[in-house]
Amino acid sequence: MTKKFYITTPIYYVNARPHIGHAYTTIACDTIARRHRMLGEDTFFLTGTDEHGQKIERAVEGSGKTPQKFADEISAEFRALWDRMGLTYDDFIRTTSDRHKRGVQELFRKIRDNGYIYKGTYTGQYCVYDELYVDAVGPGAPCPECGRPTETVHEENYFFKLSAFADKLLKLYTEQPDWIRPETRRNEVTSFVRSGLRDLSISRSTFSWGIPVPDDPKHVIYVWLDALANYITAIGYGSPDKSDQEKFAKYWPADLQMIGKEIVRFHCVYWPAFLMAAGLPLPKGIVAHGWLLFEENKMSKSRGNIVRAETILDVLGSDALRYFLLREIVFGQDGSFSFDALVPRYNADLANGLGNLASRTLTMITRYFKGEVPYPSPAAQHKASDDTIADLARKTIADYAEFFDQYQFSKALEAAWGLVAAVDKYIVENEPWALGEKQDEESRARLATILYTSAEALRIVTALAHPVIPDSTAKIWAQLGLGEIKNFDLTELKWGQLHLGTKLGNVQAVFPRADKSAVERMQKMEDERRAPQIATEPVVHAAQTPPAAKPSNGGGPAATPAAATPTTPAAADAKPAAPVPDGKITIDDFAKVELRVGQVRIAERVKGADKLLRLEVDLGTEVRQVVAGIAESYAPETLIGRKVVIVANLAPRKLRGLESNGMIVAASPEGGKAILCSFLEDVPVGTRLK
Ligand code: ME8
Repeated sequence: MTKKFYITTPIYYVNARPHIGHAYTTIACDTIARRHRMLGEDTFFLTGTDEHGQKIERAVEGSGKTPQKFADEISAEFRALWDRMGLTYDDFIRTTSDRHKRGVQELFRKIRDNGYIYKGTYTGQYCVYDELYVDAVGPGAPCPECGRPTETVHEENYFFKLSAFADKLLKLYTEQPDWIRPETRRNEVTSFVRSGLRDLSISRSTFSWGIPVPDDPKHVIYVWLDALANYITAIGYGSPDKSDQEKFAKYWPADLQMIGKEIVRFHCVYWPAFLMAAGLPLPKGIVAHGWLLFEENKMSKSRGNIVRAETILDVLGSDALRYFLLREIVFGQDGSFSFDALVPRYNADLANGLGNLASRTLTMITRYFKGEVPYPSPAAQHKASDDTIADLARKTIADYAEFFDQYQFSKALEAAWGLVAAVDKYIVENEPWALGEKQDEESRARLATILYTSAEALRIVTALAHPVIPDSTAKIWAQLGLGEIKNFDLTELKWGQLHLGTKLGNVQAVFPRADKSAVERMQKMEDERRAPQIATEPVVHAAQTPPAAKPSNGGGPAATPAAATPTTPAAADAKPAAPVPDGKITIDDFAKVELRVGQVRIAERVKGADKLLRLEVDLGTEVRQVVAGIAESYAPETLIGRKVVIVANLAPRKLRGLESNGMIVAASPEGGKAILCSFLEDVPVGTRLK
């Protein structure tokens, strides 16, 4: 019977458009799925989008769209990008789909029927960014995971008896040490569970954007229970349909669940506990990779330091991005992305490396042997250098498989490109072009052996690299006269299978060299692409209607004072107040200044301006772009999630070409650094100060 292989990515939140951090996981899974298909396995590759919860509900606020419409649009963007990149997912699950909702409710029922759910009251802190209940104490206490201020939640909830699973989980980690990889993550999870598990609230009742609890629709199911269930609902769990049930029986449990390291707790503690409670088998393994960093920080929308895959696709193509991410970053560890590193790696390994090997080998076969793979001379006449290449190719096939199966993509590719370099050197040392000028039999035989050896090594690297760089290897394969690479059975890959006399296809360069301007072009495209990113959280100009105070949504308080803008005070175009004798203003004058509580969503430095930060500040009904002179007081990442006071009706003005719509209020001590105005109590976003 054919072996099955079921692989999943996390499902991505629809609060933000995809960036190369999301592409990284999806590319890694696509690569693994492709290799398993080439090995003849019945492979199922799942990805999708996570569309419920408070985080999404908040992201939608002020957009003028319904949550469903918002989710439809961003989900479609993820899908369109994966399609553009040719990712071979077999299904794309959305958590707002009926099949998913039905499956989640079934899972909830099952866990409840098995006695693991009870009703209680939760009072404590909640991090909306991570959708995580945290043990932090006090309003606004920072989330231990992301550092953002938490919010106080007090509500009646359904609880899951997580505490009942501590021993079973510890047993799982001990008995199957490879269940969580890499080891550092396993250690982290083990100590988390050892430190004691408390029961987990698995419903929310103060907002409605979620899946209703069966028989109690005042509650929606906790978004992580909802989201994790995608891995089973997508393959038919909870469906009355017989073919769905068969599909579920065939593919579950998953063979590999790939995630980023920040969601290990959800996947390695909550997920197996939910499955155990429902009496379902556990996935065979969870692999957590590291973060893609950009300019030293985790690439994330809230930091505003993202890079879009589209930029790289436009300039260098999908294979360049795939190769770079898997070759450059040690899988499991954090790794930096930069255009400065991407372009030289592309030129060295793809344009000058594999691309050059393909074009010189195939061009010489075309020129000297009329485009037909030549007969090498008998083994007895081989030189040691010919056998060295053959031996290295055999070793490369074995090493590549070993590294790849341990998800050490960079080492696997290093091994394959070791063969490319060896063949390059072999060609240079044996000078086939010199032999090509001679007509004697010995020279022809030698030339045939050299070109056969080079082409055979090229075939082997091409087959091995296909899951990583599918488009270009498909072209090289066709140029080698071997037809469609997707029909190739990788289990058969051995040295010496290139058929003699094979007629080559049309020889063309596969990787055009990137010139010096490529880096600059990509950087410029990224700068230009920032604008539409803001558009999902509209920047409202001061000329538009000022915000109305919004009812409390339990927004968290500023944990610590933040920074201030030493800009001139408010209401530039307000008429000066009628002077009163001692220089005081009337209450009416003060009322003209609209001060409101805002929350910083995005903070980033302004290029070429040491003192300025560009902020996107949520005022409850809109998100404003504000440029503030506080860069010397506050690192941008410390401001994310902070509550600040904004002069909301200040006329817009331009700073370094950026429009600033409002001013942040701060204390500006004489000769000292600005200190942002903040609150000790929890104040809802949008509240007016008067
Ligand atoms: O966490 N580097 O969704 P999400 C590497 N919906 N990988 C990154 C990355 C980066 N800078 N940024 C994102 C969620 N990723 C939940 C998951 S699953 C049941 C629910 C990748 O949109 C990485 O795989 O925040 C990470 O785990 C995932 O995107 C988080 O995506």
